[in-house]
Amino acid sequence: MTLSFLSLLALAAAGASAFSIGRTANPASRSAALTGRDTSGLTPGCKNTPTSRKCWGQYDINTNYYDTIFHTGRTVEYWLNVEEIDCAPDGYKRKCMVANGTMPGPAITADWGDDVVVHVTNNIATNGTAIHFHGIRQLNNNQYDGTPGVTQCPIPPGESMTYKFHASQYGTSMWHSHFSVQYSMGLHGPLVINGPATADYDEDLGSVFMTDWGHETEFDIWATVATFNVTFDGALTGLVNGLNTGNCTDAPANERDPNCLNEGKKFELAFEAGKKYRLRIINIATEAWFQFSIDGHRMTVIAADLVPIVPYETDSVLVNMGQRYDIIVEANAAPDDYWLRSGFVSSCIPNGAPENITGIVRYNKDSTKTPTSVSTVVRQAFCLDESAASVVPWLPIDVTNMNGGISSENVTGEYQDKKFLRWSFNMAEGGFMWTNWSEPALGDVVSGNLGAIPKSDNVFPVGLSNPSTAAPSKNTSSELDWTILVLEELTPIPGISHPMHLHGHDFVVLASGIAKWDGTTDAWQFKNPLRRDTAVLPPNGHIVLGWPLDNPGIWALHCHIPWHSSQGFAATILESPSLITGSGATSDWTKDGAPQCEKWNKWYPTSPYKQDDSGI
Ligand SMILES: [Cu+2]
Repeated sequence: MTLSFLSLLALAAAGASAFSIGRTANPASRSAALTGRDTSGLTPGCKNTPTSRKCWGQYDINTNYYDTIFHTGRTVEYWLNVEEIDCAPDGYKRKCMVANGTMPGPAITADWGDDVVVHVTNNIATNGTAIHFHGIRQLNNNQYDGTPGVTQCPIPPGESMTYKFHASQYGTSMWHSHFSVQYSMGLHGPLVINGPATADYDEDLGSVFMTDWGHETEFDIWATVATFNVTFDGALTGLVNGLNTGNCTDAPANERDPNCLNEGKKFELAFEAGKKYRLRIINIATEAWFQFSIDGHRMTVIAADLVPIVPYETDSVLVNMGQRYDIIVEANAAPDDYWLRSGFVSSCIPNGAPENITGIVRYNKDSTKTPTSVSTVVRQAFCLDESAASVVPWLPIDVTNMNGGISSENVTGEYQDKKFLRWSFNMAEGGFMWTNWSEPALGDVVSGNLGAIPKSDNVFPVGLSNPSTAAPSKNTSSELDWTILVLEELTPIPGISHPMHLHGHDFVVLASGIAKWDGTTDAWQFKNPLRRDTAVLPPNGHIVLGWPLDNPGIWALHCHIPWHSSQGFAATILESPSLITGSGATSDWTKDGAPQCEKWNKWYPTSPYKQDDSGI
């Protein structure tokens, strides 16, 4: 059955709707690739070298990694010791929350097809924690998604939890704390899965984290942001890979702030003329939009989040919070020292030192010269993503024939008690998330009591639901393969875009724009649309996200600005609840409870800090 366009309008106006965009001949074709790209030169079993990066043993860049899940038989194991320490990344001493003593923390590295085991020990005396593996699909593995109050209780002080997942994708991501604003305090690090690439390079120089940074802790700033009694005016400065210089030593020694230790230092990269380097650019900021560039160099973009793309060349790349871009930079400029610029976008939010969030690229690694290079990049005036026309997935997925149910949701910002800002969507179910750390929603799925999931989890059901449960799907058909969510940003707060991030899936972006959705699908891109795990909802505009209902579980969908997610801008996507336990997604749970809950519920009454945000 194909509903007419008018029916679609009527249904969408009702808020949540189900309709069939067109019936597929074969329901299993939901992630079928279009005709594959050029495979010439790819020999099965060929070796991945600087001149054959598309190769990867018996698999390669054309393998459909959503359908082809393979196992190398290898397990890589990591230990993260989470702690609160003194740090001074820009020369000014303050408190940080980190793993293994560094910020960013240690890189978790695996090969495509490996199993990954991460042992996390919480040595923060006053906080719980939980570690999320950003962008990881966690197919039939919801139990290790690391979202407190959703898939687990937080790990209390002194306790440990072992996370396990399969590296079914490859590329660049990060692990980070999902507990309140801990990741902004430094609790994050690279997650690199080696695999093929869409263009050749000589050397992988690893990840480049970019963030904003201040001299107060983010938990202290949150105390102000939470009540919103002042306008948040942005951070003091920012960091590149946990480093920057500051000017706190300017004051005479006798007037100097005792926390001012030194001037800090810049992150540096060494280039050898003629080589091609891969860099993994990551935005882990609290509230900063970046337009990354290196003076004197262009770059080839080869992946957006964990999705390899058809390479394109540019002089800068827009990176929103939670997003990653893999780029190749050729050392083809005159040998010299050059600024590497995070490219803080001041039109989105102010910053105390927007042009100083930089690193240095040196052709002579022993040089100590301050670069004199200038940027020719034209800075964007809005807080948007790279153009969807540029970011074309290498593995093409055609969703023209998907069966999909459309839900249209308005995002609004409301003040409670004239004091607390709450970002809301999904109003029928509660509007904003305020999860209960002690009762993760997944526990209610395991116990078969969906009705017990608190309304404050902002539950958004999709996919198949058990007829006996109290959580009917937004979709009324039992044969739907995809869900489609139209988000419209209608808040009175101008100019702020929201990087929306979904756990458990890559989504497709069928449309987005700075205007309201016109209520039609005319402008939607169904043929190989943009696909990734974090994409911007433009200010006072709309975005249309779609994802296949192939991963039963409870998946957070949230804005990746920590202030906003703490202010409730999140939903609990309840995907096909009747299939969750049978899929193995909770196989390591004991039948009497979610991980850590017994220990958490014993410790939490003694905690010096009580939950004062959404919890995630
Ligand atoms: Cu937001």
